[in-house]
Amino acid sequence: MQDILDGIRQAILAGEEEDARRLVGDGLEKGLEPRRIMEGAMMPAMEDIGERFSRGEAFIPELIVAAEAMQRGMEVLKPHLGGPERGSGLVLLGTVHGDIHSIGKNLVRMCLEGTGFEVVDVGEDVKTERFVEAYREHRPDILGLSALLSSTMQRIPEVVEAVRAEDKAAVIMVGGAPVTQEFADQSGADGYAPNAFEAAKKARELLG
Ligand code: B1M
Repeated sequence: MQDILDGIRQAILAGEEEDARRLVGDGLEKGLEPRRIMEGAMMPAMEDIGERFSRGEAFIPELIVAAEAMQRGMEVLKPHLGGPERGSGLVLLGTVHGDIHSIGKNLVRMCLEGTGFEVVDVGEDVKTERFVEAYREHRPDILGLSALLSSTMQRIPEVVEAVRAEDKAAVIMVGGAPVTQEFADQSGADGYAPNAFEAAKKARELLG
């Protein structure tokens, strides 16, 4: 099985979309758990490419093709993340203003949907006012905010405050690579999750 995991990792790093898709399918067929594929191959590939980028050994085009290969692999995983429960609640989800990273948020969406939540995804680079408008429109059980940059995560407390002005009882969950439990607490959020699998668990916990 390790060879399949290594193959997936290499395919994502090289931006080989078709190989990523095929190898994720092979892994599932051979009985690899979706979570193992994600945590043992797909996320490490993104970490690798991120580190290469930090060292100046990879550039934006490489990040983009790796992200695309990752998305293709995620499409194959998606139907396998499902659980039997339905009607868990409605989550409004988006990445904060100034931030176009979508992969983590999309994975959170998949895990939430897989465990029975309905998700309204307002996308990336979402202005605070747009979150408030969408909150007013959908009245979700949970608002989920994602941020991948240390600069854009500073938007989180602003969104929390604006949405709470609309609804004092709003339940808000946050996450993203630079976000910590401590930052979530300081921002006034109700919950934090370090990854998509924990986000689905946390969402259930928040709704009791
Ligand atoms: Co960007 N980028 N990027 N990037 N990028 C990072 C985040 C970075 C760490 C790379 C690095 O320098 N090592 C760095 C941020 C440094 C910082 O601020 N701390 C960075 C930078 C600097 C930038 C630019 C500024 C680069 C530039 O232009 N000079 C630029 C910013 C653009 C912008 O947003 N305005 C930029 C652009 C891009 C691309 C467009 C090229 C591409 C994104 C493509 C896309 O998303 N469609 C990209 C990518 C791919 C990355 C890395 C390599 C991978 C991100 C990723 O997809 N990870 C990333 C390096 C890294 O992460 N190691 C990097 C995989 C994903 C599954 O994990 O997103 O962490 P993650 O999501 C996890 C958890 O965080 C959590 O669950 C997810 C799944 O388990 N989670 C939640 C996320 N949201 C949650 C919400 C929750 C709960 C949990 O509740 C609601």
